[in-house]
Amino acid sequence: MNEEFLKISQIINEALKNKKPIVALESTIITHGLPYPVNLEVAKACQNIAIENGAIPATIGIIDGVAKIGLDDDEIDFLAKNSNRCFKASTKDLGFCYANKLNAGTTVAATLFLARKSKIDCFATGGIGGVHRNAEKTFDISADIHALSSYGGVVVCAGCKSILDIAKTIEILETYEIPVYGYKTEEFPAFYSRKSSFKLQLKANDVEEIAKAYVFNEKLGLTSSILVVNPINEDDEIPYEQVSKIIDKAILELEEKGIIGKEVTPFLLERLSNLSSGKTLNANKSLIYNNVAVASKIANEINKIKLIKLDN
Ligand code: PSU
Ligand code: MN
Repeated sequence: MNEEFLKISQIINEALKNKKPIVALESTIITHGLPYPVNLEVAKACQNIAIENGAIPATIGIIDGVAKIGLDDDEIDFLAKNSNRCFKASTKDLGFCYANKLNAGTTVAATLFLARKSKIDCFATGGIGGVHRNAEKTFDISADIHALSSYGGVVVCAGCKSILDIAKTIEILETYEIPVYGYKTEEFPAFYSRKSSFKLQLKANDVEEIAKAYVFNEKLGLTSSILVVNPINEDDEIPYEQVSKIIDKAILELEEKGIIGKEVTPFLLERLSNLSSGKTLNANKSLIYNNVAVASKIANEINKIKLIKLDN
């Protein structure tokens, strides 16, 4: 790919050449998901956790209009400190960012697209976008769903926040042919909480199982990603009843203010953090770290399988 359109850092280029396990990381969480300086702390910690778990981190974002796979420390620092001047880029916005030389965080949808374009198998995030509450009226369904059905790879998340309509999100994941694997759980996790009371159809007890299923699906030519839902650690979870009250309040405010479109998710994330006096931040950090660790292990397993297949 021409450097003018997609930049791949030297570290990632070498990792790809030497067939090392790589984990992609998104950057909307840096620009629109977490406040400074927590965003910077989390972005850096995620990279270290990937390395500790034997994978090479590739944080993906847009600098001066061009998407970069493997942002360096200065670039991450820049996005974290200037988040209020950064764009939130979904896949549909990539050309716009290029034409206007924007700096941007990439959503799950855009990050997944860019990671797959660069032949990266695994991607870790906090929570995916999905079907918003009242979607029957607003039609607000995240492009993340479409991306997950289109670009392949393995995406590890902690489910979705109940700012979304979890039941409808699960239904649409099924409609879009996206396999959802509970990692050591039979229940769809609700981000801050381990449980949502919604049962999953697929469960994986170890990372090998996920890697096997992924390589198989890919060989078969299925286009959808495998979505791994990994519950937050017990010690860090916030019970569903506690968060659901502040979520209801934040959603009421959203409706009163008439906020729609791409502003919805950032608004709700910020309100939740304020309404809980930052209590949700700890949980948020913990679950992302957990997801990066699992994604790194899956990346290693996928590599093992692919290398064995190449040897034979
Ligand atoms: N959910 C979270 N934290 C986030 C996001 C979602 O718990 O930071 C971000 C992700 O980058 C996701 C995006 O891809 O919000 C979804 O935005 P939208 O609903 O506008 O598609
Ligand atoms: Mn939306």
